[in-house]
Amino acid sequence: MPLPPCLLLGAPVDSGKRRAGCLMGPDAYRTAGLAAALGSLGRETRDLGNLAPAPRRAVSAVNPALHNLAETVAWTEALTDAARDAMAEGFPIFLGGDHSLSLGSVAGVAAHAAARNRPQFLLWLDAHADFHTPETTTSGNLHGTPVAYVTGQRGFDAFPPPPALVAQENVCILGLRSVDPQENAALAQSDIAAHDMRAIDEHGIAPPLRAFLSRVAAANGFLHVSLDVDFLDPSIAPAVGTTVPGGATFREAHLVMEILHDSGLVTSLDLVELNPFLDERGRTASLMVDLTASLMGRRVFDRPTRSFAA
Ligand code: 5AB
Ligand code: MN
Ligand code: MN
Ligand code: MN
Repeated sequence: MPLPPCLLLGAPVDSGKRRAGCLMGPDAYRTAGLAAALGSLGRETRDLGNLAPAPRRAVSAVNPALHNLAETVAWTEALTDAARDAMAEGFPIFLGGDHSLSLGSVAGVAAHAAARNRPQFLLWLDAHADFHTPETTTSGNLHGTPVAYVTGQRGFDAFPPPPALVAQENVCILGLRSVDPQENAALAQSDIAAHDMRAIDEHGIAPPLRAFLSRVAAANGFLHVSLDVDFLDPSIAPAVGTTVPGGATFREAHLVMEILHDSGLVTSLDLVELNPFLDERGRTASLMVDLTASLMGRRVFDRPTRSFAA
């Protein structure tokens, strides 16, 4: 059976936090050559252009700190439908956009899996747990909430109920190094597998990933990967508003993608939080493109050489 085509869905979501710029992400990935990189791997690739939010409706917020709630709800509605539809056609790649886009992308892919009676798994590559709810967030930035939404935590009354949930035990977070106290308490009560950078430093990044992938394979699950730019160390990926030192190195990040490719298990992907306004000569956008190419099968000995010298 031929591999499903890669479907590029631009999601210029910028409502999930206060600093603007993620809306330029989809065009930065296009400029960095994402479609050509996938095409050179022999993968049929279709750029479906940019999505738009659903019509805005009135929403009421329990927490006055919430930023751009109505817009984020509108994006969640549109992205849930788009993700569910795209799963029937191929391998969707959501070009963010900030991480609030994953409220919709993950809810949509989970609905596709549920309709086929197969479990949805979620790999969250991020410095942050994104396990706040609209009630616990102190920043009010909804890009810090998608893991809670898609696993069915309470407090999302303003949002459409997710059409299907991701079971907590099917979520794995890698790369943690900034977790708020409310998130920490909620994570400790949960069945989510959360691996911080300290554990990754000590044991390596491959063992927890391989353990998770064997569970996906044993359950015949769908696997969505959500890659936040801040998973990467800021020294190699400066184009993000929420930099945290001590992130994944170049090789750790590529190794994750290479292992994911070899597993053959990944069925959808988010590329989120790229803020091209903060980039240096496109190096972060280019790295995200190269990581996506690794995920799709580019091998070390096939890599194009790249230089960012002025
Ligand atoms: B990102 C923080 N926990 O709630 C909050 O970048 C950061 O999608 C959230 O991972 C970071 O504002 C959200 C302090
Ligand atoms: Mn993050
Ligand atoms: Mn995130
Ligand atoms: Mn961020």
